[in-house]
Amino acid sequence: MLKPRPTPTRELVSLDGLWRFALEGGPGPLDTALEAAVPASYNDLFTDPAVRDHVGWVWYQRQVRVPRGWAGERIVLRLDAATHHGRVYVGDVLVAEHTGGYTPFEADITEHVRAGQEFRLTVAVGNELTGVTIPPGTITVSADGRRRQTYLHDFYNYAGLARSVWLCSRPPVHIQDITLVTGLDGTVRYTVETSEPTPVRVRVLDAAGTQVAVGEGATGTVRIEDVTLWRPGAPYLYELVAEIDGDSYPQPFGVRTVEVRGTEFLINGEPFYFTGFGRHEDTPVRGKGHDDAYLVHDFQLMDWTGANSFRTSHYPYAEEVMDFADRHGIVVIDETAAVGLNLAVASGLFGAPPRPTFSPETYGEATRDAHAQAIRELVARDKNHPSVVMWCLANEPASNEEGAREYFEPLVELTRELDPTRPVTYSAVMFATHDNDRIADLFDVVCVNRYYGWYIATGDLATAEAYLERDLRGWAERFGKPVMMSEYGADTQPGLHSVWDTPWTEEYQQAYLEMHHRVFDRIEAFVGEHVWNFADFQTAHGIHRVDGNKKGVFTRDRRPKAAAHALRTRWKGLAGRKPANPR
Ligand code: BDP
Repeated sequence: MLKPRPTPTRELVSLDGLWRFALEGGPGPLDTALEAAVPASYNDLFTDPAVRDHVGWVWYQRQVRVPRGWAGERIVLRLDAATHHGRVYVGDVLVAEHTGGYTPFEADITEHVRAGQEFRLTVAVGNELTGVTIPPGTITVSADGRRRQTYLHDFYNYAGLARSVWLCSRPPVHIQDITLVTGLDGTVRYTVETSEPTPVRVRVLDAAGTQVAVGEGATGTVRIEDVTLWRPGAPYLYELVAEIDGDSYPQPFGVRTVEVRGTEFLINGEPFYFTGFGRHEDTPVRGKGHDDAYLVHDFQLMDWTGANSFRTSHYPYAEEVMDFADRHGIVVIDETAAVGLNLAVASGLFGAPPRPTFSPETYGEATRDAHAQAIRELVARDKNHPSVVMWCLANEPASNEEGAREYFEPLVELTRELDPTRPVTYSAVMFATHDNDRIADLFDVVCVNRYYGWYIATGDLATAEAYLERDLRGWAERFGKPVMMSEYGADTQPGLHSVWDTPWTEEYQQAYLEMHHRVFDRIEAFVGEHVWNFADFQTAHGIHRVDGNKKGVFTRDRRPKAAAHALRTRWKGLAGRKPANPR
């Protein structure tokens, strides 16, 4: 799906700003004194707990004027996301419905509006997570009749219009989609989809705007002479301008390849070693609302630590983030919102009787259909980003349980069909070991989340080190694939210090990470380290967290803990290369 961009044939109006907001409503004029900022999650904007804890639909509304010059154009509403369900009304008419909280959707509203005139735009946003949503959750009704939402992930279920909303014009016959696949010799295979059959031309422009290749036809291959590659840390972007009579669209892209060979992860044929973080879209007041200031600052801090990559844990991030990664040469593992397909985690925490994760009564075909749709929408949105080097289909699914293979095999196949060029992975949960995991052979890279020295062998780094090494070696030996650590981390209260290995202190977080690095450097098949987490983040209520998850290397307001300095020393030294001479 093409990102809205202003071009000579397309115009854009941002609908960001203050919208009327209410918990109760409909497409008719909202009776409310509340206003909500867009983009922002609504949860932390208001003091009333009824808003924060609301389960169900909320209502956003504003007036929109269609620019007077748009007569004869297609007029399209584009929501970059509505978390988790969106229903869009123009006046009283339902024009779009969408489920999946982190991918965009559109509505062609040409028949319902007139150039130069105003209309009432209402967006209902639902936050419910159930057995058939991605991510999953459960709704219960308490004794006093209140509906409550629980879920199988720790981050807070922020909801609302956390990304931008646009009104776009498009010519009646227009370019609908572009898919690009590049080769190291400068070849660019392209496919351009149009709203009706019409002759297509393409021109490739380099970063200075000079034309470096041309092609004809809706699909084809062009070649850039003396191509400049997109490299981690040294990005270079071209633009493929697709043209038809009456429309044109410039698609940025980078020329690079990705490949898994043996136990190596290759970018442009060269071994790449991931250093970086699992992150969250999470800031005070805005919740998951996209914010360009945090975007810039977070990338500055990642660069400062020597991070060359991150994983979009645990959902697709805003498109602005992906574009920024392209432009700044940061490598991305792009994850779906499938976090919490694991009922054993809940039984572990709450003592509930274990139920099988994959079954018709728990997560069955309907869940998998939603998961498949999430994959389709992720690949459709992000396929042309050079920064994206791997798809991560799920975080910590019950890959050790019966039914996991039946559940995942079709999803891996689907992903490979949609994108034959990128490796595919998932992040394995602690209970899924090299002995009992049922799906790792279907994937290209083994990514494991482990908390030795934190949830297990708490405060005992010597035991933790032995457990970790045995565990990682087991995966490397059984699967013969690249292995990376997609999560390891320790909650840390800034300002807490100790001369002993005391959990929650800044020294402990540092010692915990250093222990991991010693082990990583001994394992030949090891290709990367993503610390959990870049920054502290908000979590659901509960006694397991004190005002959020504190495994951040930075605090929620982005101040470094001691570990940030230690990581910086290591990662700046590695510079994207695996430590020499693994033992
Ligand atoms: C892992 C999850 C991650 C949590 C982390 C933790 O993948 O989302 O935040 O544990 O407990 O299981 O800190």
